[in-house]
Amino acid sequence: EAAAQGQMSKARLHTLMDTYIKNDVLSIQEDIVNHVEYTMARSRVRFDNFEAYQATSFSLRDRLIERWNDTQTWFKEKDPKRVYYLSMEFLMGRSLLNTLYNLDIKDAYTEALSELGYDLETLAELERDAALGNGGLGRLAACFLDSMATLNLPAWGYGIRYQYGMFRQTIQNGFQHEQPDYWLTFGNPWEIERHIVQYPIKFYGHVSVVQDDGKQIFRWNAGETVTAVAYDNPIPGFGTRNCINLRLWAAKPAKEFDLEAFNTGDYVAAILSKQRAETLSSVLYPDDRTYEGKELRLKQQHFFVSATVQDCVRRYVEAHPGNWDDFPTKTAFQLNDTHPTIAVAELMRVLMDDHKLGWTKSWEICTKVFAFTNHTVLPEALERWPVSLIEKLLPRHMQIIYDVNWRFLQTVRNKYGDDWERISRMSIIEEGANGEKFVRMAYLAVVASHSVNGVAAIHSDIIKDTIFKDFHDLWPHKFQNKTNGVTQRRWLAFCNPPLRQLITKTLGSEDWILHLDNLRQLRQHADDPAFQAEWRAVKHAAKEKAAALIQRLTGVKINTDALLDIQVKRIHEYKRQLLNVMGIIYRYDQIKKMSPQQRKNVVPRVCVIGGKAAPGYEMAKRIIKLVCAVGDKINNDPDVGDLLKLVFVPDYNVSSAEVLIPATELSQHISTAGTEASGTSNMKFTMNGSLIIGTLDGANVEIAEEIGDENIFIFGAKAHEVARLRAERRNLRTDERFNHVVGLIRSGYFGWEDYFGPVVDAITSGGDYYLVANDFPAYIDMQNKVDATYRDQARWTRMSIMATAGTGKFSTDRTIAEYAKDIWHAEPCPVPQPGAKAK
Ligand code: T68
Repeated sequence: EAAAQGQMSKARLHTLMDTYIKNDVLSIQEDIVNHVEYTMARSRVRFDNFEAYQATSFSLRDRLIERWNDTQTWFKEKDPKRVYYLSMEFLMGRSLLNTLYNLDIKDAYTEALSELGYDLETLAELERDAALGNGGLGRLAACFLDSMATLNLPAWGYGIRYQYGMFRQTIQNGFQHEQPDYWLTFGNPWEIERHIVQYPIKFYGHVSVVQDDGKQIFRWNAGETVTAVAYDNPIPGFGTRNCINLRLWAAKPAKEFDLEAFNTGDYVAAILSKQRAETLSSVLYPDDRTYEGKELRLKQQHFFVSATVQDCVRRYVEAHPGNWDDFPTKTAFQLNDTHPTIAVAELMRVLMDDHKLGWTKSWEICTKVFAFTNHTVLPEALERWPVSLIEKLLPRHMQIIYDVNWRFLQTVRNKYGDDWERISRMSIIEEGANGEKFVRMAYLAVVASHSVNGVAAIHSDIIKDTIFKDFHDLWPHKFQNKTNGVTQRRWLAFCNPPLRQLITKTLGSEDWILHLDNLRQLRQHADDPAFQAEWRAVKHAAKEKAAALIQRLTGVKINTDALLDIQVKRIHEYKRQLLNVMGIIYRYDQIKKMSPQQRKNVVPRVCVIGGKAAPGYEMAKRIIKLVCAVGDKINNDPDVGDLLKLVFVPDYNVSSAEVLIPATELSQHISTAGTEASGTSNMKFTMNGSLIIGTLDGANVEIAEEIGDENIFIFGAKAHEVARLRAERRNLRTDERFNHVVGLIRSGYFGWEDYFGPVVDAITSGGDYYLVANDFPAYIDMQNKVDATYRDQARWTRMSIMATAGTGKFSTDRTIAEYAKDIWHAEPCPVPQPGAKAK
């Protein structure tokens, strides 16, 4: 009888839910208004723009949830191999327009809102960026999610739900100030809080050995336990029903209250101490590419990794109870840099201590499921955690790491004999000079992973010859290249609708949004004057939009007929914003020396620089001040007028990138050769028809190959020359033009000469690690060539069209397809298009 009743209520449920939400204008309006009234409890006849934004987002969330549920149910049924992308950072930006475009319901929403008296584009601007990342590494993770969803891969992202994302940058008197980004103030309509998905995360304490069934079992008695709670963020694909998941963990106090403390101690103090748990997931560390041995950072890493490993193992065990042999054929973990590498020890611990597998079996599983991506060769970025810290925070993990290292070094000895120098070079444990020991996280990742990849061809070669040379000698088969990409949905089709339209009209179809290689067909139109005129009109419209943004952010009004030259990225010495500013100073000085007649021949230029400096990175902050001081001088000089402007755009982020990149005509990617692993904005700019001035570094090398050397401005030292040039640089006579610019800065021409002292010191008098002085003459010469080319608009436009046409390779669809085939061995799992919901 109970069974019959169960059947009946199930049937009843299905009749209640047997249709999907409709996407006609009226249904959309009803949904929005219902959310205004029932979700937000506001008046359905009077709500402001922000409330309209929220209600619109909630109505979209409903549509995402349908797809999310169908996708996850389908994955469960099909049981494909799962891919888990572990990353400390996901730099998602805004979701409203992206969701509307991916679901292909933007027009209906625009109309629905307009009839209600709201403008969609205005509402979209009210969304706060989800800035849970520093820069390229975090944005790459976001682009990967878009492509994984679009390619129907059974993949999930895992990370941390920081309450404070990347700081907001303001510029006061030319100096960077940091403001906290409390982005969740007004709620986040794009997430689903999963109170029931939670795991205990242990820290501190000690390990004891107990006998269990004649076997030795390690028991970790933690000193502190924190709860990880899941927040799911649906990630829709484009042109598919699939909707994957980004699961972000938030820290909450463990629910097992320590009764002893409550009964014997101070009740209020006990609760207050519990609240400290929440600080774990509270803030994103804003340092990119410098490693700092902060205890809280290691706690964050273990926190999100432990929750993730427990979640994935639980999911596997539910589907395959008692069967560990298939775990590696059903699971792949991709480590986004070394930040999640503690997962190696955590999975070993879970398999051995919780599931009672032996060492050999557990290690075999680990080495089949983990793969590792390196994003940098800068020595200051490589993570080395003090053994003393790991021992204190994660005592069981430290034991496991020692064991892994001991067995690994046996392998090295078996191959090379007692080559102690090599053994100490390769050891996962580094013995510092003062006796302090460190865990080299990159080595742990390499030893445990079946695949190690760099992010551009040149970078993947460099890691084999430098930081991982010994490992490449031992295991050449592990090393691969996977050149980065970007999603052409967000970074071309959605952020540049006029260009989308022009391309679609010209190619006669929108297929390129899923098959970016199709852009090559644009080549046949590169010299067509009518097409060129349309191409330039699209660029000019984008420049107008960017000019409005620049004016709003800086107060500077720019001339949209001038060449728009942009360098936006994190401020770092290796990226050489300093080379850019020095070139601008040189240009300014040239203009000053010209007669009015000569000035008539100058190609007018607007230079834009933007990016955040890590709060503790003094040199980077001085460089920002230099940009602002030079800008102040130039922009207020009546001799120069519209011939040259320099603006620093504050708070560069995903949303401002979406406006600036389409507008750019020349973009700068001028890192010292061999230092920028890949770069990804170089790909975004090129897709949008911007020409690159750059070095043969990172993905610039492959961009030049794809679009043709004649369509890119390459200058400067090559990667293989850098070591020799660094050794020689003391003896080199520097260029007159360089010395003159240095002299201007030192003389106080831009004010602040004492503050700028360390900046110029770093590139003169035998310093100049990043070869600014060395590359300066070649840079100036190439900038002159840029001017000459720009004077010939037909030639420039041809190059711009050829640039866009050659970017097919740089879609993350290509990158992700390669990861799936060569690393994850994962197959697509497309969700069938629905009719009515199944009964
Ligand atoms: C970037 N790395 C590379 N790191 O610099 C860039 N680091 O060349 C590459 O295109 C991109 O990764 C994607 O592969 C970063 O962005 C960080 O942000 C970072 C953050 C914390 C610690 C270390």
